[in-house]
Amino acid sequence: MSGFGMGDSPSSKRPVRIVVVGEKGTRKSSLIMAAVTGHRYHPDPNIPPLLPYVNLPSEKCSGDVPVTLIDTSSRPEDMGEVVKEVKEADAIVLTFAMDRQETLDCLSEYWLPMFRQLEVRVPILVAGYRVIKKEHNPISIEEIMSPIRQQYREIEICIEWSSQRLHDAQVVFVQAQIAAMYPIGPVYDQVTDSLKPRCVAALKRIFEIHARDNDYILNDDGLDDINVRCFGIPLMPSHSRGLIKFVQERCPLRVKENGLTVDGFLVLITKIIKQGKLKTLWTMLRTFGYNNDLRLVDEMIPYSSFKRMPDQSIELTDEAIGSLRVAYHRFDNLVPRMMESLFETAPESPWNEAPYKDAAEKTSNGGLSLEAFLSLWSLMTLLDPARSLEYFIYICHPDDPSLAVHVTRRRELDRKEKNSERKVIQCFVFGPKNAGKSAMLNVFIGRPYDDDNRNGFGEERYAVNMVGNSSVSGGTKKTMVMKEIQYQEDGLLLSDEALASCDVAVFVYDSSDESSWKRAIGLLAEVATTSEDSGFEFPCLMVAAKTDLDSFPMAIQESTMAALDIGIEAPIPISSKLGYFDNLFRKILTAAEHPHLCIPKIESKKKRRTLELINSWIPEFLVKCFCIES
Ligand SMILES: Nc1nc2c(ncn2[C@@H]2O[C@H](COP(=O)(O)OP(=O)(O)O)[C@@H](O)[C@H]2O)c(=O)[nH]1
Ligand SMILES: [Mg+2]
Repeated sequence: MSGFGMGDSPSSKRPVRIVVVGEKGTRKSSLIMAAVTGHRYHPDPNIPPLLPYVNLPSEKCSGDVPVTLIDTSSRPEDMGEVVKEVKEADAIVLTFAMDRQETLDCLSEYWLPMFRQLEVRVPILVAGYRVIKKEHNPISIEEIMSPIRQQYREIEICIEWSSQRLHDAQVVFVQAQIAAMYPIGPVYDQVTDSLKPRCVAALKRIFEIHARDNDYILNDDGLDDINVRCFGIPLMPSHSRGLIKFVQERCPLRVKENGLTVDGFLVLITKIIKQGKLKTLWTMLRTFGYNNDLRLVDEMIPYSSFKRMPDQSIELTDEAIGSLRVAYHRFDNLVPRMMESLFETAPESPWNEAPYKDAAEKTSNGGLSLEAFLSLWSLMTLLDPARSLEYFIYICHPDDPSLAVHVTRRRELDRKEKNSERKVIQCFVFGPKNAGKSAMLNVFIGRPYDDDNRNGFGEERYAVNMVGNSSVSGGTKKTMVMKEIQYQEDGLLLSDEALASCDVAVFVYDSSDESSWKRAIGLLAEVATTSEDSGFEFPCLMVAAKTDLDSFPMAIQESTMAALDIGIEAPIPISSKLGYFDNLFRKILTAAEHPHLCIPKIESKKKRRTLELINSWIPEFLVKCFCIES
């Protein structure tokens, strides 16, 4: 097969730390000294047998990267230090003496299990010291190590050395350096003999970037582009034809129209790995921004594009939404398996866990509509813009990812301008336990009402959907994020900063339960004073839930009067059970679009007194304790 790569790779110049561990007397220090000096090592009995850190001579190092060799002690009392070094290592050289069976036994009985326990992921090399005797056909280190390697596939290379062949000591470290810089562990599973899933995802992304304009077929030009980009040199046409031919001969179905399908590309890379050309693969992966975990390195994420004040938010731009629509339509009607396809160029789906899992409406077959898909992206952009951009890069391949997001205007300014142009509204849902918050969120994302619904307490939860507001926004829909805030008996709850991200707050109470109403109005007073004190105010609405039940006496009169007294609208009656919402979600949207209205007027210096009075609730006091600002 003709080559792929063959140029020089850019690589980091951080020193590679190679830690040498093993039993006493297995020549750890001698191995290091032999590699560094090229001479035999005669320890001075007057100095401690542990060598200081020493660098491998630069001419021995691969790719101009410095290599630090780290000796370790075999004394049990020094184990803490050894463990520390092992955890920081880029590669580990494990030593044993080939003429001392007990040192070999220790590999599988002590050292290798310990590395597993420490979850060591760096390459492990075994160096066996051979005392040369004049015997014929001594068994090789491969034969000796074979049973252990069956059990411990993480051992990458076994090398023997001896004082007669000091050059082999250098080979140990050169190999260790190469294994550290171009590790096989993250990319290839040697037990199943297959590419690891994250490596497949990264390769599919590289493939897509270069093949999407050619019907997802990677032809000569595509291969050449990759070669130029990764190795800085063109790929001769005969070379690229050779690569395609190689795949065609073995897997004819993976070649189409003289180019590679994505599976054909994976066959090619697998071959490269099997040939031991890990440097070629890693050069490619690093050129496309991957770290050793096969995720994008931080430098690929334009953090500066989402610097913001606490009352600003991050939204996707129209261009980004356009790209996401295109990505979605490649896998129309995302049933769960299609979802995997959509994120097949990412390390995994970003929405497998809270707060994204179950935050959006599902179709009847468990998939996501386009609206639900875009809603989840908006939610992720709002909560975790770095992650949103990272995944946007994985699936949309933007030239400039910083153009995918923008920072919204400060709400403080929105208030002055008396409008908000945000397309994604965050609504905090407050209310005492059992008020009906979760039921409301469920209905918001199209789930049927469930009388036995028992959502776990103590966890925040999000629901996101698109809401139309024809009267105000000319028929366009906006994305509304609802965040259920769990009620804490011992008071609030959220920091000023957390409250600053709230565009509109609703306070839900059970209209059949007077104490629920009292607690809701108490919460409102607390939230409103806190947000006023911190200068991040927002509109507030009250929601009278469970109107299918009998309301407590005087409920409507009292609650309406209290609301009007503090300058907000009368509570909005809803029944999740009956599916009656009185346009609640539109009303929330409208409130967010008018950030200067519906802000409760409660004098913050009276906060304490207000709360005290509310706690010892007497209706006549209500009017006095909510002071209307002049
Ligand atoms: N009758 C009636 N019960 C409701 C309604 N909404 C919620 N519930 C019930 O009230 C209880 C508490 O609701 P939940 O939404 O979990 O309250 P949360 O603690 O505020 O999240 C549950 O048993 C719900 O089934 C409603 O509209 N009508
Ligand atoms: Mg709840």
